[in-house]
Amino acid sequence: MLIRDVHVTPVAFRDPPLLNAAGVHEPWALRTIVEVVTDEGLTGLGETYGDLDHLGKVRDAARSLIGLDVYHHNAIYAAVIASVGADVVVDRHGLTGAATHEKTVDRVFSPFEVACLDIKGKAAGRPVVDLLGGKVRDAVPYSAYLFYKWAGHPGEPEDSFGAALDPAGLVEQARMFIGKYGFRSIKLKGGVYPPVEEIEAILALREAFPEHPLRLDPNAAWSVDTSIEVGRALDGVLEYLEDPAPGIENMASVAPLVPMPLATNMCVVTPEHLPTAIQQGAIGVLLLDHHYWGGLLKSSHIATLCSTFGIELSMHSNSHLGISLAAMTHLAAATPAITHDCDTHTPWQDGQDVVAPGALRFVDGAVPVPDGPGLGVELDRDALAVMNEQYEKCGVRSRDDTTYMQSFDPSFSARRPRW
Ligand code: GKR
Ligand code: MG
Repeated sequence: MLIRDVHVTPVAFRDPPLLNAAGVHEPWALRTIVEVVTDEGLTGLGETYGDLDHLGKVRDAARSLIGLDVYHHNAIYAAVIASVGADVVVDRHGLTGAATHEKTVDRVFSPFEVACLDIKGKAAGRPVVDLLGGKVRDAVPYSAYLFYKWAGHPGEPEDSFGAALDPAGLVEQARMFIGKYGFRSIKLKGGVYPPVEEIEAILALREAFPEHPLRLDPNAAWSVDTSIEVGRALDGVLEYLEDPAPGIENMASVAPLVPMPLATNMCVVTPEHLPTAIQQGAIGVLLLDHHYWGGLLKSSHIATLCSTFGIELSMHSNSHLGISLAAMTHLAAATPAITHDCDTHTPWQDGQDVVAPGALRFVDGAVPVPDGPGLGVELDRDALAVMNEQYEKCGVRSRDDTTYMQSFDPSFSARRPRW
């Protein structure tokens, strides 16, 4: 079955002012929607980052795939390598770790791989989870992903989530998400306030939710010494501590001196990082993300490899839409080694989506695996058109939390480590 056409559509959707170590989310988040069309009339969907340099690479690669067989992932990967050339896309927002050539290729390849799996599932009349080995769970549990946040973007009215700038605000936010979605674990995005305040916030969450596993992720905003202090202060409280310090070496210095496992989506982000991280014992948990680990099949292989070396698995998320949520859910449903609840930004999208409603929902904090053929989601063409128009008008072309924050606080610095 040959690829006859590929449509690449950038979209923008509203995003609340979520705070992190790099700054604050802009009013618009960007994604790119990929549609692969075959000579047999089947269409497959993929979703990836919307930043302009990445979008250009996805567009270039799309042109080079025409005529290839959707079953020939190796040929598609080779075409993406040729199309990317020697380039390395640098992560300008600074939250997803080191950039390498292999990671750039994997990021560009991923939406095409997902779209081809969607097509193969549709052709076989089977859900993607069956192409990945079949279900080990019927529904994929996600965590309540808490952020410190302003009440609204400056100059705009308060948004529906309200402010969360202290422990009480975060507990309130957790109640809102747990009440609405039923999440059974909680992640706090830290690296925003001095560590002592974030420790207080975690302790307040522990008191309010004694049974929910808790994680804290300051996106490498702390020094080795600070990371050790915080880790020890939260002994018995955290399920894992995510990216406290920057880089494999620093993480390896922290790991043996804190009581909980360290997790990462920043220092191990491509297969080249694994040998050093394993040798140095830098991490106990890897947050998989098919958007940069080269799609669903490669992510599943990475999961097996990690288990071999005693590394547990969870899943990372950036602001995303329903095609990604469907892909994440199929992957996690087919991957026994993912034993921690996955991250998702979905609640922050507040119902905005490019997929038709109905296929994806949360039940007790988990998304039941869509059982239709392929990814099991359909594109809502009207929503896609609206979001594409928003992209054209919004003026944002690459995520830049730091410059947006500096427009309100010129003294803000995203330096690492900050504390
Ligand atoms: O959305 O601000 C955010 C997050 O900080 C995201 O960009 C990170 O990549 O969620 C991510 C993480 O776990 O580091
Ligand atoms: Mg993280």
